[in-house]
Parts: sequence; structure tokens; C-alpha cells
Amino acid sequence: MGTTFIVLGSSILAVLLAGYFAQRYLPPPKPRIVGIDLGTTYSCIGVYHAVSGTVDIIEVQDKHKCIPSVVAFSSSGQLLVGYDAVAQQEHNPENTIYDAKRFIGKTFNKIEVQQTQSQYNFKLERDKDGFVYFTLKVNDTIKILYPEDVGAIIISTLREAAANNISAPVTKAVMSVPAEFDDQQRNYTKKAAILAGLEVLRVINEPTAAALAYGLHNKLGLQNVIVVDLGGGTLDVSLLNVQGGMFLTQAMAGNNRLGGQDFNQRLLSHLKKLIEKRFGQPLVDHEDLQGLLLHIEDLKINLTQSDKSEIKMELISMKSSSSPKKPVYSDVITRKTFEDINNDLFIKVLEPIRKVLESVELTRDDIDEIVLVGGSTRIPKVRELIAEYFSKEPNTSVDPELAVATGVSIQAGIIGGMWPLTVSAVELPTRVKKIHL
Ligand SMILES: *[C@@H]1O[C@H](CO)[C@@H](O)[C@H](O)[C@H]1NC(C)=O
Ligand SMILES: *[C@@H]1O[C@H](CO)[C@@H](O)[C@H](O)[C@H]1NC(C)=O
Ligand SMILES: *[C@@H]1O[C@H](CO)[C@@H](O)[C@H](O)[C@H]1NC(C)=O
Ligand SMILES: *[C@@H]1O[C@H](CO)[C@@H](O)[C@H](O)[C@H]1NC(C)=O
Ligand SMILES: CC(=O)N[C@H]1CO[C@H](CO)[C@@H](O)[C@@H]1O
Repeated sequence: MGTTFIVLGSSILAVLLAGYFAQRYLPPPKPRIVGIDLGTTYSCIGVYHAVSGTVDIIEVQDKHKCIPSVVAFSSSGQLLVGYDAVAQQEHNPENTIYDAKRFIGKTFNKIEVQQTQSQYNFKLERDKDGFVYFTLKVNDTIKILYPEDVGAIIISTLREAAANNISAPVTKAVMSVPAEFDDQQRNYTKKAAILAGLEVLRVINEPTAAALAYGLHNKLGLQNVIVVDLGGGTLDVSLLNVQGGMFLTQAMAGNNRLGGQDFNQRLLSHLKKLIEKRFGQPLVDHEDLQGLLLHIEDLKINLTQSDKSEIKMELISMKSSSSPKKPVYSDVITRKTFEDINNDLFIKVLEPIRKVLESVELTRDDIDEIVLVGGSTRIPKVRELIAEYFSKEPNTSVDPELAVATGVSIQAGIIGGMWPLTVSAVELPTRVKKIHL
């Protein structure tokens, strides 16, 4: 009897020791589960590496970590995704689909579809259940794509890049969705990944993912976390309770008409005035305006790092017969000017923050951590306003455009039991409704 126990005991010890040495000295196990952030404008995929405990967001198309959530078919039937789809968009607007996430798993009435159609060059249709699909002309025949089909094409591209990167097949995923998504929208988002050949192990909220990216699941005690997500066109604010790796969404508020595009529009009208003064005629040429908008995006990004930036470009339509010189427009724009022309918009970022606090009867002093998500939170004035409001610095060490993808990849690592991640992270279902401003 006694010896059997000893033998059993030492074999268990041997197994444990083997496991310990394997983790210490063998090559780390390959990531088995990927994290996918299928965004409205950009999508990314990441993997969590055991042992090093780091997340890689995978480069998908020539050095770009995230790709535009855009899918197109050329007239000859070639499928284009991401940057390749964007590159040909201007010449093929009817067959270039973007914003599919706005429609995924959601039903619309006839009037809503008609009203929404005016914002897009591609064709929207509504099926008998109220779901929207897109119709394209490919090889002289009509091709139908549902939003989840568009998602599946994007996810396939991400999945392939990840499989190449880790030199292993990718079959399992964790996905993130907006906190406000209902069960049906979550189901159809999952369906997109299933259509791309993936098994979806969990779907988590984007704000929760962002909080995970900052390791807030490791903090002791109850934490009140505000997540501010300011992207290209929308602002979303969530209040989370985090305790012992459990996440609960307490409140949500947002503004669907505030984001980077609005700041660009303000710069555009400002520059158009300067150009008209300089050249004595208004700028109306479509191609020049397109070129100017591209420079404006650059200018805005430069102004997050410097307090002034030079814009310099040729404006073909400003050519005059009296001057043989190339019509070059150049100006130095200061950050101060950028802030002045956008001041009223920047202040609006605080509105949903106030609403969220009001709705749960908390004050700004009750907030323990502030997490920033979305490219527009790089704007120094936006950060400053938020820091001032809370008298506390927001967490900014993770790239705000990669925070969600990073967090969803950490969740994938936790589910995969990847050492040294020993903590748990679980999201509790919530019934709170988003407040729209
Ligand atoms: C995988 O992706 C990471 C992050 O983008 C990159 O640093 C690494 O070089 C890639 N490895 C391979 C083999 O492509
Ligand atoms: C369109 O036609 C080309 C050439 O015949 C073919 O390779 C392609 O697969 C077709 N595309 C679609 C979407 O049917
Ligand atoms: C979502 O999917 C689950 C499981 O597939 C199903 O039971 C549920 O009814 C679906 N819910 C909605 C709202 O589509
Ligand atoms: C932005 O900065 C880069 C690098 O300093 C420069 O090459 C570019 O011309 C700038 N663009 C604008 C529009 O300010
Ligand atoms: C301002 C700041 O960096 N705050 C927090 C960011 O997140 C880490 C990780 O949880 C905290 O320790 C910081 O205090």
C-alpha cells in the first residue's frame, strides 16, 4: 500500500517537474487562439505569446497592422480587401463596400433604408426580415453580399496573415463587439467569423477589451473605469466596474456624429478660406479637394506631435493664364489654430462622460482609471480636457488604435490558458441601455 502511494506521488511530481521545465526551457507553445477586432473603419488581429506574455498585433498588408474594413469587387470579378479595396474605391464606388458593421445583425424598416442609402454609393437592399444586404455588379451579373459576408471576407484576410505569421493554422478566435450590440448583432458578428472558418470561443465588449489591454483585470479591489472611445465618426463612453477579473458595464452614452471626420471638415473649411484669399477664386475642383483632404488628415496627425506643421501641395485647378508657374499652395498651420476652430467640438467629448456619471450617481472623483481608445484620443487638447475634468491623467501607454485588438488577444490568451496568464477575466451580462446624445 505504502509503496504504491510513493510511486504515484513521485510520478505526479515528475509530471509537474516536466511541465515546469517545459515551460521554462522548451520553445513556447504556439498561440492557439487569435483575438479579432472587426471594426467599423479598421480591423485587426492579434495573438498572445505564452512565456513572454506579450501581444503581437499582426501586420496584415505591407507593414499595416490594421486594414480598412473595406471590400470590393472589380468589374472583372476580382476580390479586393483592405488597402487594396480603398486604392480603387474612387474608380469603382458602386462595388466598394464599407461600414458593413453598421448593418450587421440589425433590422431596418423601408424608410430607414431609403434614408441611409443617400449616404452611400453602393446599393442597399432590404430582405423580407428587414436585414440589409448589398448588391454589386460583377461579371455582368448581380452579386449579393450580406454584412456578415463582408465581415467574413475581412476576417479571412486577417486569419491568413495570422496563420502566416505564427506558421500554424488558425482555427479559434475571441472577438470584440460594441458594448451596445444586442444578442442578434453579436450572433451575426460571430457568424462572420464562422463563415471565415473560425470557431468563436467568446465575444467580449470593446471597452472591456480596452481595459484588459491595460491589465486592469489584475488590479485589486473594486475599480470604476471610464473608457472613452473617440474614432473617425463616433464617440462612445462606457463606465465599467472591474473586480477580481470580473467586468460589468454600468452605463453607456455616446454621440454618433462626433469624431475625426468632423475635425477634418473644420480644417477643410478653414483652408478653403485661406486658399480663396491666396488665389482669388474658390476651390471647387473635385480632385483638388480630394487631395486637400488627404493632406488634412496628415496635417491633423502631425499636429498631435508638433505645435505647428506645414502643408504644401499643388492645386491644379488654381492654374491661371497670367502666371505660368505651378499653382502651389503652402501654409503653416499651428496647433492653436486647429484647437480654436474645433474647440466647441472638443468640449462635446465631455457630454457623454457627464451623462454616464449622472446615470449611476457617481462623481468624477469616484473614477479610478480612464482608458482612451480610438485615433482621435491622440489629439492633445482632447486628452487635456479629459484629464482636467477628472483631475487625473488618462491611461495612454497602449496605442489607442490597437487597445481593443490588444485586449481581445489577451482574453484569447487567458481562455487558452497561456502561461504566465493565470488570472481570469469574465464579463457579466448587462441590461443597461446606451444613452444617445
Ligand atoms: C509577426 O508579427 C509581428 C508583429 O506584427 C512581427 O513583429 C513579426 O516579425 C511577424 N513575424 C513573422 C514571421 O511574420
Ligand atoms: C468573374 O469572371 C472571371 C473570369 O471569367 C473569374 O475568374 C471570376 O472568378 C469571376 N468572378 C466572380 C465573382 O464570379
Ligand atoms: C443567438 O444565437 C444563439 C445560439 O446560436 C440562439 O440560441 C439565440 O436565439 C440567438 N439570438 C438571437 C437574438 O439571434
Ligand atoms: C507631416 O509630417 C511629415 C514628417 O515630418 C512631413 O513629411 C509631411 O509633409 C507633413 N504633412 C503635413 C500635411 O503637415
Ligand atoms: C496614468 C496611468 O498611467 N494610470 C494607470 C494606467 O494603468 C496602469 C495599469 O493598471 C496603472 O497602474 C496606472 O496607474
